[in-house]
Amino acid sequence: MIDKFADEALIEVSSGSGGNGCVAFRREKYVPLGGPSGGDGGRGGAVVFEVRRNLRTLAHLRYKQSFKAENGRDGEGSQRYGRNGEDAVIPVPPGTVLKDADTGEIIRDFGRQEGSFLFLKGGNGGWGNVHFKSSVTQAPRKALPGKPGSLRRLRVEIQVLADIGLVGFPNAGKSSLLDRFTNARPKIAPYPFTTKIPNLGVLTLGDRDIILADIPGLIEGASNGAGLGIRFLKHISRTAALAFLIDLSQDNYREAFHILYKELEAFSPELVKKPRLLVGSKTDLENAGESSPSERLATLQATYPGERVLGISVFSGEGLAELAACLGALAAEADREDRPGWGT
Ligand SMILES: Nc1nc2c(ncn2[C@@H]2O[C@H](COP(=O)(O)OP(=O)(O)OP(=O)(O)O)[C@@H](O)[C@H]2O)c(=O)[nH]1
Ligand SMILES: [Mg+2]
Repeated sequence: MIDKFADEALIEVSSGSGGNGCVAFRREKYVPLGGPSGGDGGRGGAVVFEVRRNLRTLAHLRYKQSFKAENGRDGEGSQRYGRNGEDAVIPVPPGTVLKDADTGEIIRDFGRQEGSFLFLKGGNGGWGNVHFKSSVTQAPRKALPGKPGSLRRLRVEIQVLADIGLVGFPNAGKSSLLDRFTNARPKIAPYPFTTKIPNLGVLTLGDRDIILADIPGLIEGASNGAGLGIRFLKHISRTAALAFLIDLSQDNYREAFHILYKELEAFSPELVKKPRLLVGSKTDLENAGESSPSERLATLQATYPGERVLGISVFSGEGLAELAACLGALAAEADREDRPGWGT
């Protein structure tokens, strides 16, 4: 299962209370009764989650389990406002999901977003007595207390997010590619539906880890339950991009992408909006009497002129370096698109 929890932690977070408003009066020489001068209390600090791409685990939350923002300071005389409380900032990795510790209800799913997210606001500061002067009350003795902050107990979890999903007919060579590119050792066999549950593997390119997800093969009619169906497509619903593997040694290599596209679309229109790449596989296989693998690759590209098409062979190694670079570029492209900065 791809959506297995790699890590989890229980934490308690609380925002700061607002500072109290102040009751004070001006005291000046020769002014017997100065007006009100009590300032407002400061705002309580907020609880903020900061999603950082360089973090991969929640290990840091195992040591510190309670996060409390600072309270706002009380207002003072001479119309001085109390200082606002400092926020409590909690760093978490991408893919973090926040759940209510008691009910398990999902409160926030950061997905691939990066940046700072306000989670709990601090209490507002109370008004000082400067706000309560009126024509009838020249010397108000009234000021308001700050509002309390709030507290939540959270279960923090990481759900691994694959960067690239490998999609294709059974036997197209998806697991072979995962095996060749990553540390994963999926089962590979010359018959369809070898892969029954999704496999994840890590491809390291420079300083970026790219997580590939290999899923069971899809066939025409899968959206109506044929083969293993399409339920497992949910495991690639959060990937950044897709690579469609198309076996060039098969006669259906021209229709394959169209059929796969339809099945994905039936599962979720979001899937076919992801950045993608068409990979013609098994270019080492000559097909007796038929066109050569390179001619087939050219036909594939001509059939889908708007698509990026690449040929590979896991056996001969052809096109693999180019494919790795391309997957890296796809992942980087997706990184840039999912960067909204501040949210709520
Ligand atoms: N000649 C050749 N055979 C390959 C290549 N890549 C994979 N194969 C073979 O194709 C067969 C299927 O490979 P898999 O990697 O299991 O295919 P899959 O797409 O994962 O299949 P499912 O899990 O059933 O969906 C195996 O016999 C592989 O050895 C290749 O580049 N060249
Ligand atoms: Mg497989």
